[in-house]
Amino acid sequence: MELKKQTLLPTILFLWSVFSCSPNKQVENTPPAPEPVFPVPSEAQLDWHEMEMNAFIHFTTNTFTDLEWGYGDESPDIFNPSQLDADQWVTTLKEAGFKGVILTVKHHDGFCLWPSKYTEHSVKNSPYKNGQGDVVKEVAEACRQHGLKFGIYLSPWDRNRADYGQASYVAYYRNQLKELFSTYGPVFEMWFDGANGGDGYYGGAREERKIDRSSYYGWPVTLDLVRATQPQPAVLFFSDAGPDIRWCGNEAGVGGETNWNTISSDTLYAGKAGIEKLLNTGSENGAQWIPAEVNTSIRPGWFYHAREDSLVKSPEKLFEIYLASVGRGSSLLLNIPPDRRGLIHEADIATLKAWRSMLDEAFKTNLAENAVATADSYRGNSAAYAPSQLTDGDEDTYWTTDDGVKSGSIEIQLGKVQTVKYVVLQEYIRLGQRVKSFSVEAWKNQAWVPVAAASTLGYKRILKLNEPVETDKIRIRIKDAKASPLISQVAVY
Ligand code: FUL
Repeated sequence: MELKKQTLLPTILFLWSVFSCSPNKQVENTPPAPEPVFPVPSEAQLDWHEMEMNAFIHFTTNTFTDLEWGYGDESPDIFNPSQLDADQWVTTLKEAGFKGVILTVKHHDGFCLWPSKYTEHSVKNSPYKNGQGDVVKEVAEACRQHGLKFGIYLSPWDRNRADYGQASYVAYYRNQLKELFSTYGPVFEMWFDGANGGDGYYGGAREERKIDRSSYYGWPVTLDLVRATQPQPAVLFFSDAGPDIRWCGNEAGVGGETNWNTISSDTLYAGKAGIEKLLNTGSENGAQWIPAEVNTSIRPGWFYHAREDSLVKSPEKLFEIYLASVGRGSSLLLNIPPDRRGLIHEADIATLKAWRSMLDEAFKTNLAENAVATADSYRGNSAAYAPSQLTDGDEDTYWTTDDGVKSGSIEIQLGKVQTVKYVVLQEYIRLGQRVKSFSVEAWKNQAWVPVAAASTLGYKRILKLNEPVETDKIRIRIKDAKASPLISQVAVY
């Protein structure tokens, strides 16, 4: 035993010295990742960016009265979807490519799609399933079953409640949030609508009521209550002003051509007039990470109206909206309202299917997959930050430059002449949004020809070339950035 120990020990020491003294050169020379450019997204916001497309569902008594804003005096008797099928909703939406669903559990009219214990104005007093139905539960369960995330819209403005405008209404609203989050969660996104105050039924008063939007709801307390009810996974709060997701400033489906995920929350508050442009672009030096969500409807209205069956947006229009939302680094929240039967209408299904095919066709073959990529420089000449990271299909690795180098030029060899229509770039936003200006060129007749240009990049930027171009080489020039640009992916279609 003794002898064995003595012979083994030198061997072990020798081997240890060999391996520890000849470290992998690559590892030793790899410079650390660039310092973050603050603010940066939270983990929950990163997950949300990756979802890209969510569906909105507007459904309530309005579906049966043909209104957009119910007055609050609608009888629950009219809520009677004969064939409601949450599974049909969710499978239709999943096939179209949506990753989450946000349901209007209560719109401005105050009617609740779940049997809330705090009011009689709900499904429990409707003919739907003889008062035994619970639309929120059905949708939340269908989402879970089909792997979509579930979100809630609970209108702060309530035209049914007699006490709207008083402190007791705020308590009611908070009770409902607690009830919803503890019964139907987890909820990924909570949507706070900005429309507030005005005329309504208000328990029979039938009058106009105004509230001070900046103070009445006591939002900080409400948000803390929701966070305490659902500590994990973190809920993302959407409103005109965040705090986690901001409105994009219009309902037409148009994200900012310049689109910073950053904005300073003290420049915003719900209902403040004239900030649509700011919400659309965000601000380059914004103090918080509050990305824009592009919400729009597949129909002219948010609720189903038979008269709009012929006005469902075309697949081409939806494709354009996709490019102007997801393609500008935002996420798309597309509203698809079920009809009076409680089904997504055939006209909407047809357009969603055709749109999905257009998306699949346009982005079918990434001509840059594993393509040879070169750059004028890369960080520390280290393989960890080399241009090959751009075409490796891995969003978690990136090309970047040495500290202080805020521009760069990248070339992608396509191997042979190909027809290029779109160039898709992704920034590694985990360390902050940086790119301020970039352009794309194609190699044509022995020269670089400009084919597209943009300002911000963000989570994803899809550039549609002015016209399809025949080329075997694409050049991307990052012209300016807040600090070293970090690009995780380049795809060419
Ligand atoms: C608006 C509301 O007034 C509309 O009815 C709809 O819910 C839309 C998404 O937000 O502010």
